[in-house]
Amino acid sequence: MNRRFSGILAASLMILTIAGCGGNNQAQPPDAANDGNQAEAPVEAKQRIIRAGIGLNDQHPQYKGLLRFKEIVEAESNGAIKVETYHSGQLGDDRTMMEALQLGTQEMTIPSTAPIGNFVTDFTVFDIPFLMPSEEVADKVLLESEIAQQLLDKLPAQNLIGLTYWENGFRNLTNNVRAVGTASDFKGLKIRTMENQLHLAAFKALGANPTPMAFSELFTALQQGTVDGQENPIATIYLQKFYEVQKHISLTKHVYSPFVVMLSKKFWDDSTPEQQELLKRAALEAGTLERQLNREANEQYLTELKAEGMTVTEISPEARAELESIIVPIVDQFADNIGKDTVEKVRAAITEASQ
Ligand code: TK8
Repeated sequence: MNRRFSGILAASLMILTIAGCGGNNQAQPPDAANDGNQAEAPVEAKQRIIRAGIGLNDQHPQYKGLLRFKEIVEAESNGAIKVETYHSGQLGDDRTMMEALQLGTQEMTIPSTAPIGNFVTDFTVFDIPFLMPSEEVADKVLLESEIAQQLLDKLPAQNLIGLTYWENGFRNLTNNVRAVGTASDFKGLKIRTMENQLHLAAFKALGANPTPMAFSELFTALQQGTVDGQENPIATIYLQKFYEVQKHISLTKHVYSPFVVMLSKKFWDDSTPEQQELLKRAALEAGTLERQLNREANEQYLTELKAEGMTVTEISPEARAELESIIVPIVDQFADNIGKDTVEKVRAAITEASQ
């Protein structure tokens, strides 16, 4: 090999070697170890923005939980990640915000599991009426069971990342026609439901006239009489001021609704392993606060709802048993659609958590 060519080759190899030490292409958080001895400081990583949208308003524990998530992520990423929070459906409703995450035009939302059923049918399992016996059992199943994590693991195939579950809560019926205390009282009521086939079928079986509708349209529909009633947890009924457009609440507790804290897969994949660990931990920590706030004021909210003039009807054990007997056959019809294996695993996890 002539001397000239070997000299060029050696110089080229040296240049390539120096360039290879420049570090990986992955965005390094600003606090990445920079001991000052390097030839040049790493290029400051561009601040990453999480646009986080929810449907409930800024009084709801869901928003308070989101603020806690923001606080942890911004503090512990040393400003590498900024969380912009949007409430009251400013960025859309559960379904449209999930679609925005799939497209990568939004980074975070926290929908109820019911609309997630339109993307991964297995999530409809949580909308089986009278499935979850208590908040304590719900916590164990959602935060500790294998099947709850397996359901979250189905989301990346939809370009969605499920970090953890938060609490929407036990759902209760409100309406403007009559106090509802028994199954026959549901007859003919025009009830708004979440966009979920199981909810629709269950209310139809009770003789009601259900209409699926995005949460963002609900208050106006109640105000205009497009629907007679709706069903949501007490915190939502009070904090969204449904008492201004509803006369009666029945403590049916017919479904326990979880929320799923969701990120876009695009944002997740572009995050460093340290940022992914931080995002997951922040969602878990903020969830503890969200559940606590969602539960501690329920009695107070119920007192306020009565003070605002709503009638409050308890459901007797006999009436609940009658409701269950009417709805259970519907659930069996849906078991295949949800996934028999998923239904069996969730029921087994509930049994184990109840012991
Ligand atoms: C808010 C909804 C709401 C849900 C509903 O985005 O749609 O009634 O209970 O909490 O997720």
